[in-house]
Amino acid sequence: MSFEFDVITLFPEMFHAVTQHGVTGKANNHSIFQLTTWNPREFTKNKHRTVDDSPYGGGPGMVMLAQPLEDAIVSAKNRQIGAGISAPQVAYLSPQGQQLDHNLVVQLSKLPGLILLCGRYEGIDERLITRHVDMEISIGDYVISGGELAAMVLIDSMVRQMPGTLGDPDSADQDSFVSGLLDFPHYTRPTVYQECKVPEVLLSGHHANINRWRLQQSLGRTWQRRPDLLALKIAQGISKEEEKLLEEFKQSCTAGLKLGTRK
Ligand code: 4G0
Repeated sequence: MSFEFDVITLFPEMFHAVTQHGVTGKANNHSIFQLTTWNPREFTKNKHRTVDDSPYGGGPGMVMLAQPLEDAIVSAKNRQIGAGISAPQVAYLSPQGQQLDHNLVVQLSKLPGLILLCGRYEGIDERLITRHVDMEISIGDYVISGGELAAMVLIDSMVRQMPGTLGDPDSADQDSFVSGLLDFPHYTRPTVYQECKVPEVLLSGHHANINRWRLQQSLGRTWQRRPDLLALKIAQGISKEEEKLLEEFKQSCTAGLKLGTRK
């Protein structure tokens, strides 16, 4: 059973980025997900094929008309029902939505499918949202020119969680954020690049020490860069070993500062 994405968009070609390229392209070829686009322009009823109009109450920009979007959404819902999905869910990508995070990605990827509504201009007639939208999702506190790139961020993050997408079944669990910590640094050949060495422990072949070093780097970087995430992690509870590794990391930072004061 493949995950069913239906996307309502004025720019269907943009979605080749996820269906034809990279990890998501491969997952699509392996039928881990299916993606069908619906262009509201194809559902217009006037000869100019108009999809937008000026806002009631005045103001700058244009608002997407309810009717072409509603007809496209109904077609998408009927296709999902035909594919065996009893209650298709519609998600609208907008800056007003619930902010996307790892937990929401995992939750959504457990559904059988999702209809993604992509807005352009200043947004969509509110009555369409009231009638058809089940959830509003934001990829972060900024505005982009259309919902398409936001929808593709959501699709990519969800497809990575689907069984069979990543070569190794454990690799999604190895991702940063599953542990609640930032990733550790990575190195590959050569062992010396522009006079910069690879940390000795990674060449030692001592896997317990390597894992300890990586965990320490993850803890240390989270402490330095995302104190908000570290506070959450500590509230969830960290082991005595993790406490020790973080203290040692903090010590090595202070040691480095002292060195820097020497003439
Ligand atoms: C709806 C999502 C859609 C309303 C979409 C813009 C950022 C995000 C759009 C607007 C988007 C996000 C009110 C400008 C299309 N930009 N943060 N652009 N307004 O997820």
